[in-house]
Amino acid sequence: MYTSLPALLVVALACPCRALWPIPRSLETGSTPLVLAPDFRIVGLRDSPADLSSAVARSQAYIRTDRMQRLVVGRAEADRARVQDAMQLPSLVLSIPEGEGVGSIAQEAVGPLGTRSEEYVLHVPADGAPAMLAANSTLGLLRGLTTFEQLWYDLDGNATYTLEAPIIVTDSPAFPYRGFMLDTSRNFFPITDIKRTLDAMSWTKMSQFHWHVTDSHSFPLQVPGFEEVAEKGAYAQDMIYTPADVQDVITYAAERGIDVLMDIDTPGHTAAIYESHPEHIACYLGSPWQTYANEPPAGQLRFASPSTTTFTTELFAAAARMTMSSLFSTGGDELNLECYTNDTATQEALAATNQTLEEALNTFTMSTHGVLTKLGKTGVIKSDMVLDHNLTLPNDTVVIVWKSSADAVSIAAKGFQFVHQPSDYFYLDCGAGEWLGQDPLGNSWCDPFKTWHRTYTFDPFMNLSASQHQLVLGGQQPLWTEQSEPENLDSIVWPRAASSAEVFWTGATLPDGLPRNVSSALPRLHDLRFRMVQRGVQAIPLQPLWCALRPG
Ligand code: CP6
Repeated sequence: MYTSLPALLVVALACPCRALWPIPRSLETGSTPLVLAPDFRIVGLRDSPADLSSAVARSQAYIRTDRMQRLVVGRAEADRARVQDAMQLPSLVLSIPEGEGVGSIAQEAVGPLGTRSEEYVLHVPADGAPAMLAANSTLGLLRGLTTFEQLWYDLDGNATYTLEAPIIVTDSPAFPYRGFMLDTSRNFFPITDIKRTLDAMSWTKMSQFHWHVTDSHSFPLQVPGFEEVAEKGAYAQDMIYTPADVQDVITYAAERGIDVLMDIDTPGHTAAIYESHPEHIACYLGSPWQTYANEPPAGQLRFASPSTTTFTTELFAAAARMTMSSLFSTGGDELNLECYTNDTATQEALAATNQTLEEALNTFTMSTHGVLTKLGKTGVIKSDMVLDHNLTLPNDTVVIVWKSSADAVSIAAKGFQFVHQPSDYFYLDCGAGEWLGQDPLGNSWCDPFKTWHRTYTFDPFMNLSASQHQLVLGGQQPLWTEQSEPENLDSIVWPRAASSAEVFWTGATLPDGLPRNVSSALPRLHDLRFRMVQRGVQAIPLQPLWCALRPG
């Protein structure tokens, strides 16, 4: 007992493979120095899908250009001495079981959540033999390549090395859904910013980009057959995502192991549709806005009107056909019922169809989710529609739990599979219940920042029974962009969004069964942040450089 304690302490302080994020499920390291041979190369598959070859090329480039230094005073000299006569690693050899037919990364990444195979085994021997990366799928190989890139440090461009060979990684995610949500309605984000975000997501092995593409403020999505909605509802003609743009994003994401969950928010959060279809929108710019919406501008779909239901259902069908994912979100958050009390069109429609407002909402939702089912997609909806309304939803509907972490229990009790997005842990700006004040006009304000530590302590199985664990698909951190634009996108998202990426890769506990620990996570997250900056993502620092240079 006592004899092994000092050894454990050394391991903990030395922080093996300290640039790994997320931490693999199983990691064994040695203490032998190893350098990459000058002609080191990654040997891909013989019949490699094009996107795997591209992933290999990206890995080679990252390994060449990343300048990760072990930021400890005096360490460079000591390391130089140790790597001088080190063995050289000639290559990394990828393999996949023969015979099953090799799919592309993109095909596997956009498959239904339960079907994606992301596990891999990585072995970096200390004796100069080739390293091996094996997986059951090209998606698994991509995850392994991402880990391999993180093993290496740099000595002034003269050597790319590790001091911890041999390294054996056996890895797989605890949850399939590890996401980030971006709102492109409150402020517009050009494709290049979205792609840079997708790159950073792939570096932390995230699997899902939730594209909250429309909301009340603007409708920047050009939907075939519904071009007028974006033409009138976008902020400007050059602030529109064309079908080609959408394909571009979807393909770019899929090649990096990320599925795109597109989200057209309805029946609330739809004021922008008024610009092209005033007949479908109730209480547009209703005043005071606080009566009709949580933020201006008010405006919601007249879901009780059969013509509005038809319009919306056809819009969803057309938009869903633009995507490859098996998932599509109809929104469902923050519906304001007050809006319909004095809306003549709604009241007439209710009388004509002999329905209550709640019954009409059910008819509307069955129609929108019904068309998704018909197109082979699984509907995704916000927790409000399960907690505050009694709707007939398909059994396989995915619920996004957003208001409070405590809501997960109620969603699980109803038997729905769900994604954690609780505002008290995961919002990258304000969360519900964090309002600091309000002016006489009712405008609330809050501190649009929560540190990564809070997110990191989240327990995905909080208050759930063992039989409910299977309902947890994973989780995501959203960025609502009332206070964000391309200029602060990187800094508000990174590295904080990486925090939940590790939570949902590792699961309820760390691989060794220990609780998650912000102290041991910090050096790794700090290193991840340095790598992000080197790769062109303006992630913010987590601590003064001093802390990395002079560890305790
Ligand atoms: N927009 C939409 C938002 C929010 C939601 N939906 C939101 C609500 C409360 C807070 C932050 C964001 N801005 N469409 C809720 C899911 Cl605190």
